[in-house]
Amino acid sequence: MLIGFVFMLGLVLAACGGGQEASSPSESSSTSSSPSNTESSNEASSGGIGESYHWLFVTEEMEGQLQYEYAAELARRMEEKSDGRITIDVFEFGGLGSEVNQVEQLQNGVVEFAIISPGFTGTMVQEGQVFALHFLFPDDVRLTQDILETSEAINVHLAAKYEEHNIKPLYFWTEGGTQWTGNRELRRPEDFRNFKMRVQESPLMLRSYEAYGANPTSMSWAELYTALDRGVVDGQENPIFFIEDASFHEVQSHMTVSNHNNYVAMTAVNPTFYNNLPADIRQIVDETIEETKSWLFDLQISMNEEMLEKIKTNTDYPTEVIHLTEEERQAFKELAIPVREFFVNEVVGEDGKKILEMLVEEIEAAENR
Ligand code: 6CS
Repeated sequence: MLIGFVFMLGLVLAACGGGQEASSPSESSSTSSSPSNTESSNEASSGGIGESYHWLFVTEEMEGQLQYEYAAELARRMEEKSDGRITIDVFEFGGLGSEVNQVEQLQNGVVEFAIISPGFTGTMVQEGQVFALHFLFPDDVRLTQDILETSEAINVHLAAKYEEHNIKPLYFWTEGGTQWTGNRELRRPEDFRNFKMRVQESPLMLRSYEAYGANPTSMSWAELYTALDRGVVDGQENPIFFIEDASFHEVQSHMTVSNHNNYVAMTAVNPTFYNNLPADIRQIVDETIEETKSWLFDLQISMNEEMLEKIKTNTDYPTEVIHLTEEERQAFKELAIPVREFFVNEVVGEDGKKILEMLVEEIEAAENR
């Protein structure tokens, strides 16, 4: 992993520093001012005919998984829309380091695009931890996606918090309902007592599981399969497609379809890069993201449905699948609601409180429509 990281970083830096096509947002715009420069900087201001753009797009997932397939689709569509002027290298997870390293690469302009799970910015953009609150969003993924797309709390106020940290979210989207796997049945809050739960780098995620009596710990998913296999942790949470594709079910005896949360990811860009794009090129970026929304949602639904069937019918690695009843979910919800007070009083300031209050109102309005 380390050797791979060093190797890939070398490639990226080489591309940014000396490559003919690739250029980083930190390069000066003067390199691209000539309309005849067909391999210009990303900070080109003219967007003249013939200018080309080569960008790097990092994801937290592997080929075949949602984030990677989506990023590859965006890249393909942008290339097509721009008649080949835009080319994008999409990176699988691991090549450029951990999830947290990737966030830093976006902030520093080493890469232009990233898919980021807010769980990995939890120690930096505190307000983004709102997505760690259990039972906040509806368990209906379509409704959740609609809220993510229309919410002022998220797209204006939370997005501004990310921009303060040099991350510009362009699209918040769900990877599906989040479910539990464990080396034992997880049906009641008592089942979590002293349970070693793996979560992402978010203090609020830790707190959410402490509320159930668990003993949570943060780690990268790169270490998770081995950690589950060796009993370093007892269980984890993720959307079903990811559980299956990362083979976590192979080393877990139970999976609980709890829908205690929706897994949210964001498509983000380096703001300096984005703000300096010529209008026609930025329009291609914006349009492509807009036009790929329903494609992504449909892929998410079909991946999660297919992988649930795959887990249920896997006789080589049998996993007991439990679907929580509404009553069983309620027992968890009662313990999860007070975590919102912790979020407001201990984690965020006045702005974060307003974001949560506005979001709760938006969710209630959406549910009552
Ligand atoms: O559990 C994780 O950390 C990973 N889960 C998903 C669904 N995507 C990437 C992320 O790093």
